[in-house]
Amino acid sequence: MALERTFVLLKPDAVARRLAGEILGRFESKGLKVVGLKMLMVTPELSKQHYAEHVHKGFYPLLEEFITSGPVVALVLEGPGAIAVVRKMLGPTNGRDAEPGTIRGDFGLSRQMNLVHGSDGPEAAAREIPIYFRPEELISYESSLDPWTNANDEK
Ligand code: 3AN
Repeated sequence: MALERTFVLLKPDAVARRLAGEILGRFESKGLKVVGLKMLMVTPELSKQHYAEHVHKGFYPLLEEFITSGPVVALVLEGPGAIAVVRKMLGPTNGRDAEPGTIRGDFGLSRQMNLVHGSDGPEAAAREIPIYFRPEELISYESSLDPWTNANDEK
């Protein structure tokens, strides 16, 4: 399984509800490595870039209002198969449909306020990471835990 990087956004509801640390902790406990992290306000321009596929949809104005309404935490997480692993940990878009044990299943009931965004595939990750991070803001580093999270033939 190839080492991948995925983009994750802890949305305004996650930060406002003081769940950012708990959610980040789940990704860390899973064995994913944080290689990028920042807190920011999403501007309307940034929102339109991020949600380019939704900009012309009827629900977009409410989505922009929500995502720009408070601070968010942007992350880049690294690990084998990280993109699919994170999507699995999030659960389906609507918290009402999400299984207990997933982040959306454990912490929310909403489709809009669904706490976390995660890239839905390699193309999305490659597009989204540079929207939020300059190359020099991503840090590659060895961790003494690496040998305990993956066997050599799994990296
Ligand atoms: P995910 O966050 O699971 O990748 P997307 O990218 O399909 O889901 O949707 C991003 C956001 O757009 C959702 N969190 C939700 O707020 C909004 N959204 C998506 N589909 C709809 C819809 N049919 N009606 C209203 N809002 C929607």
